[in-house]
Amino acid sequence: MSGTADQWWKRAVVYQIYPRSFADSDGDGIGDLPGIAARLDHLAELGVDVIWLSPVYPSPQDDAGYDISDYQDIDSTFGSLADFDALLAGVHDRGMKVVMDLVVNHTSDEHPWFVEARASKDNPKRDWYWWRPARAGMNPGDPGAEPTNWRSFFSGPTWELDPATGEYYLHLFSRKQPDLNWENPDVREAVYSMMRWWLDRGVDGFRMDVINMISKDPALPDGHPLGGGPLGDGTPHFFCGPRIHEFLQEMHREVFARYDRPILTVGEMPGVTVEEALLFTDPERREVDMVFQFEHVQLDQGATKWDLQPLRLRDLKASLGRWQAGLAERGWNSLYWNNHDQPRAVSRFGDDRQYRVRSAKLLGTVLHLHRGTPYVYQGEELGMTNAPFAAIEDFRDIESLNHYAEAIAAGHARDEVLAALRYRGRDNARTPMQWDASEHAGFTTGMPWLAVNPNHESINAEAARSDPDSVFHHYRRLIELRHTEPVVAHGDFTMRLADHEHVYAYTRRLEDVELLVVANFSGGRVTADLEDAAEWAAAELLLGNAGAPDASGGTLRLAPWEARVYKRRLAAS
Ligand code: TEU
Repeated sequence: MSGTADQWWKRAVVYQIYPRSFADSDGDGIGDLPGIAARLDHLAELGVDVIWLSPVYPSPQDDAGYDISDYQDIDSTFGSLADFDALLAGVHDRGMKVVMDLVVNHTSDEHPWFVEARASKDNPKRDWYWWRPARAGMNPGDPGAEPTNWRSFFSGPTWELDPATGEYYLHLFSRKQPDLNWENPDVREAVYSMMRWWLDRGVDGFRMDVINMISKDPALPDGHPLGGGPLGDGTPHFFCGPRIHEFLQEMHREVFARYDRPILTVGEMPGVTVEEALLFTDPERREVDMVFQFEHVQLDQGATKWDLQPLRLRDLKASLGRWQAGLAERGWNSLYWNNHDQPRAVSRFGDDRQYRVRSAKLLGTVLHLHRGTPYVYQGEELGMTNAPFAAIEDFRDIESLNHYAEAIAAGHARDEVLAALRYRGRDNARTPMQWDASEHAGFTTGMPWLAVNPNHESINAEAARSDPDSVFHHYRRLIELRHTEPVVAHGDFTMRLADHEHVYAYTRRLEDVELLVVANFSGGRVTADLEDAAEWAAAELLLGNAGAPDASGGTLRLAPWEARVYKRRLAAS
């Protein structure tokens, strides 16, 4: 919708690169842009259409780059603007596109805008951020004197006292990530001008970080108390706030409407509902092309992400099925199992031991043939797993380290907290890319910033690309299907066997072509008892992951973690 109207991204597959962990070219143990440029053929062979780059801008790295101190340059750790231009040219030469990470809900506290803003109360940039005095009747610094009781996503209150001016500033994430005040039109114009600067440089779109949080309720009301503690849930006061659609439509007018070329926009939106996503992604409304919603990655948790709960397939099908139905006519879904904030897909939704390869293929099959734009997170195409973190010293992520400190201070047992970090911590997604079986998996010749997963000796790109039966080649075939079978991009979606405890089954239909995707999310043998099973068992098998299918007697008997894709032509009615 952005530049041109043909909605090209419906046929596209996006590959997310987390630059710190993809490929290091200078041996400093941290990935960089020349390292990515040297590995573009891996992505070209996989067949992806778009590369989403997590942040590479100058940053103190308090939150691994999502705390930006200069929006129009490259952090020297990752390279230079010349390295970026060379990478962009290499991507475009291979017919792919680059989407940048736009992090404008907040800046770094070392960004010149904030340095000015905190200089004095009457600094012209003061109102570029959210400043408030202590709560009425309280002294700055008193416990509970914060302007609201909101809890930060990285533990603790969302307000930091600035002793110099005696006022508090708002930070929904770390105290080194102060929130920008989008109520201020100068802030918005500065952001739009920066976005145009990158589009003029040739980038093809933006993934927008927590973009549904940029509009806050200016009354800044307290939130409902959380877990009996002093802090409360502020999300009702800044998730999809009062001016969010106005801001996104203004952004579209001031930025994307000025370009007549294919541009992709995806908004990361924690807490967004199907109904809200319909408003955000309806082409007529000219806001964004798609959103990242979080429902399916929060089904296996209780009150917090650290409160682990078993995942029921029925819940997963109900959630993804509702998003398919809700955006069937208008709007569009993004499709993902994991990213740099989520545990590895095969460890969370599959079986990362006996059936690692087969379940990784099953997850790709089930996700990629839904209606929406699939996102592959680096290493997912290899079936990379969560990492064996032993102790807190093995972790690097601010969210995990802050949670650990807070939970231990609150008296939780060390092993219990570590167990949750091992399963749910973001560092699982951030261990270096496994290119080969050498000491540091071919990621670096130096000491990696985060330990390489020891299973890289068997799980790596070199082994996968030379094994025609690998997860890599299965993903390559899935991506090919989206490029060659119009039903995959444009067909309707119908969930089947919604109540089955182990089978995920659905059909896609476009004109006279119909696909059936049927998958066994368990380590046992199951039967997909569809009423038209016999017809399907006799249909063309487009793709499988467990050798010759057992379709004896016109039934669909599935082996452990088996997934199949059938295709048939419907008789003209
Ligand atoms: O993530 C927003 C977000 O919702 C996650 O932080 C989420 O709360 C958590 O990680 C899931 O458990 C975005 C970026 O993707 C993330 O890397 C940043 O840390 C965050 O915004 C702040 O910029």
